[in-house]
Amino acid sequence: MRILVLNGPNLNLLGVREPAVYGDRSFAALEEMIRKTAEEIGVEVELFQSNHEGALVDKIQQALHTADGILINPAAYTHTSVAILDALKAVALPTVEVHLSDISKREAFRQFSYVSLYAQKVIYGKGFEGYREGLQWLSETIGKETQKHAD
Ligand code: CA2
Repeated sequence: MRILVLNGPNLNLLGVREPAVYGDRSFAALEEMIRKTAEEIGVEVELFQSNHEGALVDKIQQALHTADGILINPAAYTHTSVAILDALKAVALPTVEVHLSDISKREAFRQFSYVSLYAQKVIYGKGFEGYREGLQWLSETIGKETQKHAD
């Protein structure tokens, strides 16, 4: 089972700025935690971060041939990107949307998510732990689907 983990714009700055909102751990530490969790759960992960909307759209399209599920923190594109929503709908893979912060308690413009119109599960406000929960959920959900088709 292979999961594509996507991180959107500015998440590469984790730990460098705004520790009160996003914590003081670095983006490298987040990626390390994701790889370690994937190994524990027994899934393969491909990690991709970009500050560019089109690059994220391209990666989502490629997932059609390379992944069984998607874990995505679209960052600011969460609240603006119909293109990312359309790409996710087009590839139609099981998808979890994750946010480090509790977007439901922040500015009004962060409380609407285009990606949530497709994602089967949305996790927010749990920091790095949200990525772990998302990977776990995807592995269980995809596992059940695979089993159903085998029966
Ligand atoms: O809480 C989240 O994970 C967000 O997706 C993070 C995005 C924000 O636009 C969303 O509303 C919620 C921002 C990511 C930027 O990350 C930074 C990290 C360190 C310093 C500055 C920005």
